[in-house]
Amino acid sequence: MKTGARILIDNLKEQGVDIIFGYPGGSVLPIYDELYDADIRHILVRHEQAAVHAADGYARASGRVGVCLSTSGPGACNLVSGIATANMDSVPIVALTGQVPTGMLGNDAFQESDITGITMPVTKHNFLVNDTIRIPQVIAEAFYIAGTGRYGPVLVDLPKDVLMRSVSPEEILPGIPDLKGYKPTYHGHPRQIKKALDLLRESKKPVIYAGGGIVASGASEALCRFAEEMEIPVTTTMMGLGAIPSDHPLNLGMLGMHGTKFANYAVTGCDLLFTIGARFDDRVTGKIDEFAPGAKIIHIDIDPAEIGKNKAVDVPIVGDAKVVLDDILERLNPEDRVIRTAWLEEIGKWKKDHPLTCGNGGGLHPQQIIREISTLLDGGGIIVSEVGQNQMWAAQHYGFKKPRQWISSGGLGTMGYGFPAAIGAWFARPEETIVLIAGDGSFQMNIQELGTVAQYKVPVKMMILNNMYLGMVRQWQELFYEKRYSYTELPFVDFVGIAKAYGVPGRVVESEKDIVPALKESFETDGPFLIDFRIEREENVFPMVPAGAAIKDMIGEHVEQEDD
Ligand SMILES: Cc1ncc(C[n+]2csc(CCOP(=O)(O)OP(=O)(O)O)c2C)c(N)n1
Repeated sequence: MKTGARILIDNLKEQGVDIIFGYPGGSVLPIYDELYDADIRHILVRHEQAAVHAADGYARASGRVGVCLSTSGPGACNLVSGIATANMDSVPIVALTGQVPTGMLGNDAFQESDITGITMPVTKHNFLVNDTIRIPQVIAEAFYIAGTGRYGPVLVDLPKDVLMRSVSPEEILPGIPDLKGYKPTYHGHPRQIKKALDLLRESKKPVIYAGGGIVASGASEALCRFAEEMEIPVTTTMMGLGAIPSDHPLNLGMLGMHGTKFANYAVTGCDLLFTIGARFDDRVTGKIDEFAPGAKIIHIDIDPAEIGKNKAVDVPIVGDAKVVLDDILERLNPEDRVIRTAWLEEIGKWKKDHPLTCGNGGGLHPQQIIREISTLLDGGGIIVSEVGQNQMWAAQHYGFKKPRQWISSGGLGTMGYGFPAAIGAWFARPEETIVLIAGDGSFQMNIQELGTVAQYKVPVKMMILNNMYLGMVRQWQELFYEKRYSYTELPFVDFVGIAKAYGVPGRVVESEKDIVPALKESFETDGPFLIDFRIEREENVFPMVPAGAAIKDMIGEHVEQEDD
């Protein structure tokens, strides 16, 4: 006879789970009791939101399914933002929640919340397990759904009696998914692929618009080969950073609201937009009618619901980005390679005329800090960001070389995501240098995880770009609300003092000359390290597409600002 909790642990092991990020409570005590001597590592975070973000960071860094665990009621509710974050960015996680006993469901029992109801719109799928014998099947299905097709979060709610009941091995349903209606499509339709190749052949001004789907499907090598063979410039979304090396001659950098001017000009002027694993998010497209207005559009996506959702498409291809790109590469003929010198020269001129720039004048400039980190790590390591200006500066100025090097909350833009995600990323890839780029506002949203990094000696290097503002919101107030800084100023915080209280070393940097020595000290220190960079308080992220404007109508470059 085996208890439900024991069956659960055995099944998690069968799924290859070696680490769970979690926080205990009454309804999950049976699971915690099993974890006491199971060979699955459990990391005790300081807040359930951190558990789910850590599982998400683990998944993004490793490409595997991340797992988190919470108790019922308040614990489960604390997972919601993190589940929604993973859902928006298509990250495979399995969230395990405790639940009140089945006989008390719906009675407003102590610490009951209808977590499957609450998370229905933000999970790929969720389960309430009503019988112990179903645990193996549900776990198999949860991992299968999370880690196939378009990845996403799956929640498994486990009532306490289901965990405690003992059943004999013969009764238990096998751990095999039984999902008749769920069949992701991996191969693109050959006729559509042929149509795409025909359009490519005719195009004089093509651009590839690559999204997170490239990273998720492991298509970045295929993408680079395809771009090189066809000599097509590539722009990526924020989620696609690292899909093509930053210094690749065909890379235009990020497009959209805080993208490069040259990427946005190229997309506006192209005659063919080859979209792969991206979803025409409004932060990318700006005014949708003026996004790639004269272009035919090819769209490859694993999720058929994405195709044509925001923008009409000429050639839809449902399939996995890597499988489809490999297929296209195989079909390429020498005559498909069209020389487009004039187009590349036009783009080259935009690149030369509108480079990304650092802030000028005295004081500490965040762009320079990011560039120094990039130089010191030679474009290596894993860069995890919080949300706000810090995120955009990191996205713009770090020299990414590979996929899975950039971890950031894209679709939901969840402040407080970065720090716990950085912890999860380190457990996935402990050999890497993990750098957190944070704003002082975001860092305070999960600052208690200093306790976790101290306890487990997680060597996350925390770089706080401290402007004593909710900087990105302040920027909008400056530009669009006549500098009426309504509730966006943050008081002084002694971050190094707080870190010290948790047993984490750190230092304050106030002048340019101290940037590199402090960074070196942090990289040379074993374990976690925090740097409080006191940056120019009103530094802005430029260029910028004002909300609702066309992406060609970008404002601000430091160079231009001086002339204003
Ligand atoms: C949970 C959450 N609440 C509110 C917001 C809205 N928001 C977006 S950016 C931002 C300011 C971020 O400030 P900070 O972390 O200090 O970073 P900075 O922009 O200064 O780099 C806010 C409040 C959000 N994205 N997430």
